[in-house]
Amino acid sequence: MKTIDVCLSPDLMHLYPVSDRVVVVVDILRATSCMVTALAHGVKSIRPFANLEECRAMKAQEYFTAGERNGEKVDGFDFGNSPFEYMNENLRGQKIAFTTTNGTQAIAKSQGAKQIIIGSFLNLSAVVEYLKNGTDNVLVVCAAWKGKVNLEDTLFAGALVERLKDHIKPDCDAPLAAQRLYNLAKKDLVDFLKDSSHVKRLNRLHIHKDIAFCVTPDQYSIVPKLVDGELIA
Ligand code: 3SL
Repeated sequence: MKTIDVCLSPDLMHLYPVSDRVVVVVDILRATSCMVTALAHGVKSIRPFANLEECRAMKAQEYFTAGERNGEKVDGFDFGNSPFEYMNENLRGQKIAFTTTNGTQAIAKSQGAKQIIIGSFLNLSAVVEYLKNGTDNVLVVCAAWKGKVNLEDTLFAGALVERLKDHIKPDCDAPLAAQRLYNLAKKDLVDFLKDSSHVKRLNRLHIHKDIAFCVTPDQYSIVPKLVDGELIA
């Protein structure tokens, strides 16, 4: 049987070999939720950047620039990091250069993986089906917050482990812990997350409606993949 493991923080990536694995990068609040939303609404591709200035420079190459630092839109960028900004007809067929505090850093740290795909609750079932049908072992990489473990990414990892339990077996204790946490939380994810650090941080920035949306399962059926440095649906 294939295996699934969970890297709870990108700072732990050195513990996980990735060259033979499919890596699912997850940043529920809010980077990977935005990426899935944008691509599902017809954005042609998203080029993720760890470095803000490299991202900004893509403006000269006819990319829209998007993302945040510490939850706030970057000065001079076209878009921030709310999924609602990407439900936008004007972005259909366009290319976006994207950088965020943690999500795009997690993608950068996953380079070298056999394959990188993007997960969120918004495309949960599509990711489950994709992994079930694949042949490779799985590593879920949680974007976390500046190296510190967070609840929302761990819950998504747990949802994957739970939904795949008859097909892919946990490799270690992190997937088991995530699965058990998810089973405790799944009745009401918004309520379970209400005291979490990033929910509090977003609330301080008056960002409220993104939270409930980003934990809503199965709004979209795409599985974004990184191909030649660009995420495509
Ligand atoms: O850290 C990230 O990559 C972001 O998703 C964080 S925020 O939700 O935009 O603050």
